Amino acid sequence: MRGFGVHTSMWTMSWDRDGCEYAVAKAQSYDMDFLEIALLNPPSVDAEHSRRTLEAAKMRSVCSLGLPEAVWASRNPDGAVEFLKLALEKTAAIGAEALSGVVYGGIGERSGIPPTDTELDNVTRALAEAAAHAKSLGLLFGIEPVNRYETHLLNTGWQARDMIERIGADNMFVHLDTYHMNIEEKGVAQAILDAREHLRYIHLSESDRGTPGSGTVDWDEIFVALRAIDFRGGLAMESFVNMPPEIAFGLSVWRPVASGEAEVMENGLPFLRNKAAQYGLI
Ligand code: LER
Ligand code: MN
Repeated sequence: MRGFGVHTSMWTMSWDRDGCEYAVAKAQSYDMDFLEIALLNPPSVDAEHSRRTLEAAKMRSVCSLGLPEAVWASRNPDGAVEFLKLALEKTAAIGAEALSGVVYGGIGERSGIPPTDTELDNVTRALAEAAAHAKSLGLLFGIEPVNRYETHLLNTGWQARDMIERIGADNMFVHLDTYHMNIEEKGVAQAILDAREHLRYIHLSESDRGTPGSGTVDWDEIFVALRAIDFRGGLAMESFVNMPPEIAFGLSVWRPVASGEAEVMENGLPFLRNKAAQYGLI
């Protein structure tokens, strides 16, 4: 999972044949190392078509998702395992290297109180079973802590690290996101240091989810910390300019966060690539 990639939300959130072909061609035109595929509806994905399209473009991939409400792991761990197993099988069939994201629950899941022991036990059990299945398929399996209004379960790097250490699966990793870190952590470098042994993937996302470099995220602090831990994982730009209403609802995005794809790709992408190169990460 090395290199510099982009989340497919830049171009489409529907991973059907057309969406796949469009996003892969776009990612190739920007010389991305990998594409992060939003695997929101795993049963609908034509994995063979995705694999062929990605291979023809020599494009590596990672899949990510959030769980639908019916199978939130905190209250339906068996349902979550069943959903995640299918998602992992699709991930392997696509030829992607990992499944990650909010694999432990819903984007927007909040009970109104701190997580209970029962909820955390259910999440732990579901993730342990899914991690074992991922391992049998040769996949890495990541967890992305997200901010307090998107989940009440895992908000910080140290909570994700603790969950992984509680499970003890060597194919699990922490997936941080600069947008969430900017809200939840004491400092963005601190989050990277907290998660360092397990950190293999990071979303590079601006403070308003818009064009990287135009907001308040302290990019130098982030890149200096990544350099300090000798980070060898995937750097993925994530900017939500292209969202269906249900995703916009989960993320609480109520206005355009950038003028469009061109602004993010022509300004944000070179900004992040230059920073990553400046700090010797690509
Ligand atoms: C959601 O807030 C987010 O950051 C996505 O990467 C979810 O996987
Ligand atoms: Mn993210």
